[in-house]
Amino acid sequence: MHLGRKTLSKFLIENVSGTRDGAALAALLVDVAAAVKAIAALSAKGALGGATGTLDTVNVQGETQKPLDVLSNTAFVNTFEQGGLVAGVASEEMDEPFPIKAPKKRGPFLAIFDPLDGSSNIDSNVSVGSIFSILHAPEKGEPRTADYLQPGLKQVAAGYALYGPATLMVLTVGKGTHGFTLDREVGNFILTNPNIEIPADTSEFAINTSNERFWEPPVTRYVSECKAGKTGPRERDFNMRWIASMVAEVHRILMRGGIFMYPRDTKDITKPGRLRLMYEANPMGFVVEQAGGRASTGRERILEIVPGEIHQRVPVILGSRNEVDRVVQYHAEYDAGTDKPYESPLFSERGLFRS
Ligand code: AFP
Repeated sequence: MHLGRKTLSKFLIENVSGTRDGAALAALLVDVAAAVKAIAALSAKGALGGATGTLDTVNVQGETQKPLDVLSNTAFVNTFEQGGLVAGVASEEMDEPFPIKAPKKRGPFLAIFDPLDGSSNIDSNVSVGSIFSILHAPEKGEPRTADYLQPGLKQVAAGYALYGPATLMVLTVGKGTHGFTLDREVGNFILTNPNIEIPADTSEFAINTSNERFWEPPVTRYVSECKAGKTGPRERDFNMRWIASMVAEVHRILMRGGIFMYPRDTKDITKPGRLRLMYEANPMGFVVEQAGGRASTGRERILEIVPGEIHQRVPVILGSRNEVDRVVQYHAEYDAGTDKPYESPLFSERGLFRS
């Protein structure tokens, strides 16, 4: 047991009491941790807990739902509905926001979440996660959809849970980014990674390169330079990762640096990116920025975007600030018509493979 080490509850009392609705926010994040523990227990059962497989239902994203998607959503909704600390919730798995109805007690916050991120990894037992974002609710009355559409800078708290070999929670309340590890024996989250800082530089990039033919030129330029390694303008070799669980990618970046990209692509021109602003890009952007990183669409800071709708998608480029700044610079050069696409010397007319 880790007696004497700082628990999540003690951390929250020390860091949010005295702020606006501080005691309620601390209690709300303890409720989030309770939902996370329930999901961690379900996830750990795998096929034995009915958490794997596929349902015959489709969510608002048009994605086939997994049992753990629905069970995780239910865990969060029930926790928030009973907790009396939020006035309404919005979820990736629900078409519309869900207001807390009288006689249930309402609170001063709105909770927006992706209950299970990385669902495509459930059946292969690869780490998945939950992502949450907390906003202030309107002063009185039932929240309307417009009340949720606040830019990421307005977030009061945000974070994620990672259901891996260990169950982790990483969160920010605007005073740095901090990591907690679940002590399963006693059910406490213990502060194990205070004041996480993302290295400003990295040699590791994460992107789904099967979409390469759909990318915009600045992204192609950046990735080509990384792949060219020592032989190219970066003059050092890079490594690539792609887990297909944003939570796992972001956690790796918080632990050792890196850049994660799900950029705008032309694969589906109705979607300006795959990831959702309100419950993926904004909470992860807050966590990353509070750890000294950057989070951009390539053309604007994610946290400054004024949302148009709950399930809005945006391009996401986040992580080590010097690499994100470079990708943003490439977008600016491209838009200004001054970009210099990277041409691998292997294929130019004077390259090694001369015709
Ligand atoms: P799912 O939750 O539907 O699996 O989506 C996960 C995700 O939103 C994000 O966590 C991953 O980084 C990204 O999608 C993976 O997308 P690809 O499957 O296109 O690589």
